Amino acid sequence: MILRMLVHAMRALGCLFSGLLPTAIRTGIFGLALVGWFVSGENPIIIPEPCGPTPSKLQLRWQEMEYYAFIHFSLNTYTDQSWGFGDEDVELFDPKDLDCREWARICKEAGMKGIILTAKHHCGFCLWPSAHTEYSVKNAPWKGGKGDVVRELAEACREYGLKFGVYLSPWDRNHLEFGRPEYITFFRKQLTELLSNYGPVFEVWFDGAHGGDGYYGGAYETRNIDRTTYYDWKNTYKLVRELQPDIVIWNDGGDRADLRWVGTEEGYVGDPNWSLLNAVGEVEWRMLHYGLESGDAWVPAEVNTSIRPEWFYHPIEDTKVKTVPQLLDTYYHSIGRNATLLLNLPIMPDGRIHSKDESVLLAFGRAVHEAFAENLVLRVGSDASNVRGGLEIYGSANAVDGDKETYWATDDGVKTASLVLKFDKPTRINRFLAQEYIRLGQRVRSFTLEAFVDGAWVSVAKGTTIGYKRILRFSSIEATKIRFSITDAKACPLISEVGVFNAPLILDVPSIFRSQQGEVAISTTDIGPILFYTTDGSEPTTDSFRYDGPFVLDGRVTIRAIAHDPDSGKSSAVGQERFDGSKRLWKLVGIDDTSASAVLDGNPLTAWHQGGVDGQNPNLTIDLGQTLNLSGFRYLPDQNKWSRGIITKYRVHVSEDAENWKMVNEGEFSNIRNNPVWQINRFCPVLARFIRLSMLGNTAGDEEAGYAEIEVITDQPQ
Ligand code: FUL
Ligand code: CA
Repeated sequence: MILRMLVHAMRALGCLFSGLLPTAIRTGIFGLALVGWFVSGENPIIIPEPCGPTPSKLQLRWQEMEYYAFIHFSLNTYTDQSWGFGDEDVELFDPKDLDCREWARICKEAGMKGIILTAKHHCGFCLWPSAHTEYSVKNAPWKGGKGDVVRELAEACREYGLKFGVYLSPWDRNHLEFGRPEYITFFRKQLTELLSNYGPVFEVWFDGAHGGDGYYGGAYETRNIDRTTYYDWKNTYKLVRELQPDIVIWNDGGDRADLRWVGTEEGYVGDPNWSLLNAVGEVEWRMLHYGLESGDAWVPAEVNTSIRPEWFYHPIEDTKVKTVPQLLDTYYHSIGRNATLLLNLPIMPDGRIHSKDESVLLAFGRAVHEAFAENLVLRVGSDASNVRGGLEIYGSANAVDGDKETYWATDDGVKTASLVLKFDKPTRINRFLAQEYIRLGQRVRSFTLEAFVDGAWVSVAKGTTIGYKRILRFSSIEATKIRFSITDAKACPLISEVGVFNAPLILDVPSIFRSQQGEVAISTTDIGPILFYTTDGSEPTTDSFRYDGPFVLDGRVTIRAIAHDPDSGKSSAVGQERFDGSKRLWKLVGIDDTSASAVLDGNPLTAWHQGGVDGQNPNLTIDLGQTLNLSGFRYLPDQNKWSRGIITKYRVHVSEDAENWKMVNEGEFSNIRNNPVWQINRFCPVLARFIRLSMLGNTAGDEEAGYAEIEVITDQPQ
């Protein structure tokens, strides 16, 4: 016991050092402290040395929050836009039923630990009565200009025991001086207001989005800045830390802040996920997504995504609120991969959260709670292949004691080790959780999980990095023991907790795809459910066809499918896809490149790209093989990690004979850069056999057009 307290005291000392002292001094003192070990009885207790960078106490506190809300609310809420231009009328801001306590109540009930509010989005409109601009709530009709959303939410968060954070867009499309040095002074004055007048702020979010054009005090022009120098982040960060010593800073730009973006807004971080980056130098996309194993700074990942496709409220998305299974998938790909989850809730024009978003959010919270309600290995018998110094203080029981401050450690130099955990009786399991003692750095590179079934070890799952928390999903299995093996690590592994659970299966609505040749593939998010389907439009049941792999079914057909859990007897909601007509007749006109078939292959993960010809932007002509009553098209941009040619502006022509063309629409996909999901464009129905999509602009500002899939919308199915 005394031994245990001693080691705790040493660990606490170590944390104090890592939190307070600069790295160079810290390493020196640590070296001394750790080489000079404590001697008790016959056994020396050598505290493991930190391995590479370690988290600050603020980063640790933030990581332990795990799950918190984003709230998007601004003039965009009233104009149905993604990004305001900066000249939208402040008169529009008049939420009739705004009650921030309701937002806080919902977030609290959902299991979240804080809320970050868009105090100012790119349009420049301020949700607090800033003294430095007229473009704020003080000139809006809401509460006769006396309202302050930032204050109301900060107070509501305090009341509900939630932490409060602010999003302040550096890009301001309203401000006259944007792009000039004067704006930086203004920006810092706004920051000072937000970080001085509203109590403790746990996180500040500096969005890196920057589109160029804007109102800019009436100038209506395009202003470009050098993002690496313009904001002088070094001094801005200094100000932030002076005003809020307990804050963590998020920034997706080149200037290293405390937290990093994961390179996508779709709700997942890479695998592996190292909480490290280099303190200086360029940050490539893959570093954002996977971290950098050799990084010299602790910069952990935050996954930001929305409960709907977009960030602000758009009535058209009332039918697109993510489902509980989709959110659970996001959970496993964010919190389950050593990141935090910042989940956005859009506010409606009346100032409320839509009831659908609320009920899904609460159900998601319950589902997470249910999945991890009982750790089946808590305090079970354990046996490790190696224990540091053979000491109980570092023994395997520390990994299953429910306390993440105690850990199982191996001797220095031992980088592979295994831990066997024994159940009292055969036990059904399908989730595995592991945590490293990250106060001393992130170490594990890879691990495996095996289960002892019918007298033999069977391989169940494997993983890469662990970090603060790692969760693996696998098909339900009944086992009497499990073996967790670390197969590679940067230094001796320190495992603070291991958990094994039997979560109810996620019964997500199945996705159904069909290739151009008519091959149908059905899939669902979890591992374990059985898929059943029908092809005659009838309700699928467990008596319907059982899906065992892709099958060919061409022509006009409706396929309906369910995912079923044989243990609970429960099934998912029905997934349905109506395939209007065969795409077999479709041809890309004037294109010899065989890889162009990726545009029509029904596989969202394959894409084809075309460049401009003679300085002209590219266009794609499809011969549908027959005349159809066309009323729109759907476009899925390149879904790959390094996607290119994401079309923002386009024009659509149709023709019956490929000679006489008629323009039927022209438009833009506003937030496609951050949210490259299926885009829909509708136009007045027209009879045509040919459709031509011309790219007028893309997100990169070059002449490339990329396509994962194209579909046409027909009014009358043929
Ligand atoms: C992006 C912005 O452009 C979106 O509008 C949203 O605020 C999101 C969180 O960050 O970069
Ligand atoms: Ca422990």
